[in-house]
Amino acid sequence: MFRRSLLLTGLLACIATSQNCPAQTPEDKTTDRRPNIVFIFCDDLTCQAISAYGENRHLLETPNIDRLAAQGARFDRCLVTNSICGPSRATILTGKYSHRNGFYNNSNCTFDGSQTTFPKLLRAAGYQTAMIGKWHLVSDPTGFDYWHILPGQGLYYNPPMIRNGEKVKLEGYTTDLVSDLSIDWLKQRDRSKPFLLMSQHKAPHREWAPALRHLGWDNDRVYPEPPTLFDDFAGRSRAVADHDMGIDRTFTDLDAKLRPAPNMTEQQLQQWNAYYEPRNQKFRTANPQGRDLVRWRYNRYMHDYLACVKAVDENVGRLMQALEEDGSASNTLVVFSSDQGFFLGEHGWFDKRWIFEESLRTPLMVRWPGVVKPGTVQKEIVSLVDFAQTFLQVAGIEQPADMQGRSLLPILQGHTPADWRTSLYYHYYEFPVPHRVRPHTGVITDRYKLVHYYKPDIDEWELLDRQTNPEETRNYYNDPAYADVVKELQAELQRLREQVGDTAETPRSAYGNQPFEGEPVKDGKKPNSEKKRAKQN
Ligand code: SGN
Ligand code: CA
Repeated sequence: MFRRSLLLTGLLACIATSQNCPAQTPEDKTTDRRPNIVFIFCDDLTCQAISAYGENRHLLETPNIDRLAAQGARFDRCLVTNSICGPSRATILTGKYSHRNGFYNNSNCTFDGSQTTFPKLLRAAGYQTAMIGKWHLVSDPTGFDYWHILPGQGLYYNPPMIRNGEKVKLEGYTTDLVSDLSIDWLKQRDRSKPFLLMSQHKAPHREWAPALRHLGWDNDRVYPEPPTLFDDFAGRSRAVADHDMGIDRTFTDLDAKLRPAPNMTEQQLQQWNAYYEPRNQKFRTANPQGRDLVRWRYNRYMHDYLACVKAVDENVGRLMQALEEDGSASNTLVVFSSDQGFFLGEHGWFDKRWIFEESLRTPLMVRWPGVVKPGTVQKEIVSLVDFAQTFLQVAGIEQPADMQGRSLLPILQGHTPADWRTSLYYHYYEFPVPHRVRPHTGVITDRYKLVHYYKPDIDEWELLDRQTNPEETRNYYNDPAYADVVKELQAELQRLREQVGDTAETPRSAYGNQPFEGEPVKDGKKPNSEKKRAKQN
């Protein structure tokens, strides 16, 4: 509704001035010509759902996100270092791995906002900085002139928000609202300074609640299945088989929309039910079981998840339009990405966390007129850990020596350094809840992944070969033909571990505060960060 009224105001303004609409863009009077940075960030958005990445299920058309790639660069292997939300965000802000920035997991970590972050450095160097949308780092944002965040995970409908420390409540669909607020901020910013705008969506995070306008968008399409929807994990590590993120076993009524998303108004709920209820009735009557049930859930999941992405895509278009109208698009670096990828039924899963391709790889599009050549496709291994240094170098600010990534600026300019990385270090911690993914470290190269599941009741290795087995269903670790590869990668893993300084024993708290099986429960009290998190939610 808010969105509509904004559009209407724009339209009326156009009619009032009669011609040349929308040519009356405010002139950019900034004398400081350092580039602006717009960082559009999603939560759990995976490459399979973006048409520019050309996945063979052709799940969705995303024309606005694709346009960013067409006008700039699409990175095909932007990888995360610890595939969950808070840790990825902390890594982006600090340019450091979890063991260095202290944010290991979503369960019991609080971001130490006194650390050096790229927004702080940009602000100190004269940038105006804003953070709008999902933050998810428990402590309040630091380094921003303006912040307007969703507490915790946020809600899809009518979200409570916190604006510079003050609680506010908005009405509408959160993906639209995040863009509304971002566009409003653009309009009232201090035009004498370059800016950093972080516009961060909650979507398409679980429980994948679509906008009302997108209910039924797919005309009850029956989706192609990934070849591994019924993966039996034969020959794989016990760690992989013993998961709790299966469409078969973990999917709740809320996920399946057998219950409505929370916090809707009466009117919203009516529209919601008008779509879901007849279909849910049919489902209840048919009462599918076993594989049929998994298939029903998979199709419902695709409808909902992809609808959420559709709203993101529309809002990317709106924000880009606003940037044009603002007059600053030509001097703005636009970076579009997500905190990690996501499984869309591969291995029978939803969620992320694993070092496997779908959750390891995250989308990255970069548009920067005059610098990034339109239509560039980049295959180098880059990572979220590179973002901070990239933004700093783009703004002409010195990069702190203890940051652990590498600026992407040369790559963006079309000159990949000869010594660019050919491998990346990975470390995932959070266990056992949620989703029962055992802690693992690993090394990733263009072709291989060597993975070590090391805790708490396991010491097992896997070697994956994307070239011979892109679905990553086979473990070659004990295959004699791969003995040399294993040896080489084990040495590389150790080298990287030392390079990033992850050699000390990981503190117990890094895995969360839920006891491992057989581990004594401590005093049973919630730690402070948990209390704060509960309050925020
Ligand atoms: C919630 C979700 C999980 C998800 C985590 C972390 N459960 O706990 O499925 O893995 O967030 O997501 S839900 O029932 O509350 O939706 S993350 O993106 O923040 O890392
Ligand atoms: Ca996430």
